[in-house]
Amino acid sequence: MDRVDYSALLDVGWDDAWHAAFGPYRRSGAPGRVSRTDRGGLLTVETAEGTKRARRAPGMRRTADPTTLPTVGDWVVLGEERIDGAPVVDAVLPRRTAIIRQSPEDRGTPAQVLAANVDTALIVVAVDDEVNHRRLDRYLALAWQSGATPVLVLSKADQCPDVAAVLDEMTLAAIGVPAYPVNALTGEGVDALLPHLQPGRTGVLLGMSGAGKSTLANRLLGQEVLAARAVRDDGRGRHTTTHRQLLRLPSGGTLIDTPGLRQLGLWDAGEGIAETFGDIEELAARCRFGDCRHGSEPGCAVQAAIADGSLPTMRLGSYRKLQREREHQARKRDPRLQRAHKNRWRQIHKDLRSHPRYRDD
Ligand SMILES: Nc1nc2c(ncn2[C@@H]2O[C@H](COP(=O)(O)OP(=O)(O)OP(=O)(O)O)[C@@H](O)[C@H]2O)c(=O)[nH]1
Ligand SMILES: [Mg+2]
Ligand SMILES: [Zn+2]
Repeated sequence: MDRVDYSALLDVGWDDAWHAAFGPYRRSGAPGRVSRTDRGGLLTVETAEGTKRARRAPGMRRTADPTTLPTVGDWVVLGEERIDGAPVVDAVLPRRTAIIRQSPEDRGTPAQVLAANVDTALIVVAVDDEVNHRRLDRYLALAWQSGATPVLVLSKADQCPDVAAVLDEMTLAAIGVPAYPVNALTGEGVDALLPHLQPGRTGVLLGMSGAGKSTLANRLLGQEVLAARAVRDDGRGRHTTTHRQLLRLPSGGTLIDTPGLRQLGLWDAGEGIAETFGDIEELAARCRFGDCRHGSEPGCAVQAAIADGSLPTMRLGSYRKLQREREHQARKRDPRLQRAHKNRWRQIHKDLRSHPRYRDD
């Protein structure tokens, strides 16, 4: 196993940190990234030796928490055991991020991991019609909560009478989130997304059925790999994409296409951004200092929750990211805050310059 050439995994996102995480399994297995899941624990896995069909270890399904099962985007360990000739997935490497669709309390459906190890969540919103802001808020909450960075894609911009106005409205509603108008049919505006899909990075397309996710994916791929709805078919109530799928982009990045989440039911019962981090805000209210940054301050209730395991570190990371973006946006609109920020940095730089370590004399 030691002579495996891992370089073939680079274009599905392999890096030094994954190499290290895989370390303990090096003697007993090979690494791979799940590109598709099918019923009955069947998985498609991208490995150093090409694409393989694999199976989930039979014991995995009996786990108490279905969100720990291998899903699209996961890095897994394929062991030596075979079931029906297919290698068996022995372990899932710890996820960096996870797009988790929560189940509403009043339904028996479990939470579902839509995609794992995603860096950028591309929320595709068709602007040929009025934008549903409540729904957009749900998608943003889903993205922020995952640990990935959200990006808004305003698709069907060619069908929108006033793109500039919609863009303004969206950047105001989705604070701190960059928004890009595109026409996925011609490719206009699509290149602006490439900086978010650089080598080693993984993006996921999220959005309503018919928003244009697969059409955009094909444009980014440079060929018609995915079935998209026929141009003149209004396809009401039908999902064209039925599977989540991980694809390699010519840009070197990786992209996951997903079926549109349903308009009603499960999905709309989710939480918006305001409620997403309610647990952290509740904790923060109990910190000793009102302006606690939840770092190394004494009496920090947030850090205490992390220490006792009741708050996952990843969630605090996501919350921080959102806070930073919000502060940044508030500053952009408020000259007084801008000055305060500048002065704070000026003071920090002054302090640094007078620090013995940074002085030349
Ligand atoms: N005019 C215009 N039409 C678009 C654009 N992007 C997609 N479409 C059309 O929108 C329809 C739906 O596109 P799909 O890519 O299948 O949508 P999807 O989001 O993948 O839908 P699901 O797979 O059901 O979730 C198709 O008829 C596309 O041709 C665009 O930028 N401009
Ligand atoms: Mg699709
Ligand atoms: Zn605190």
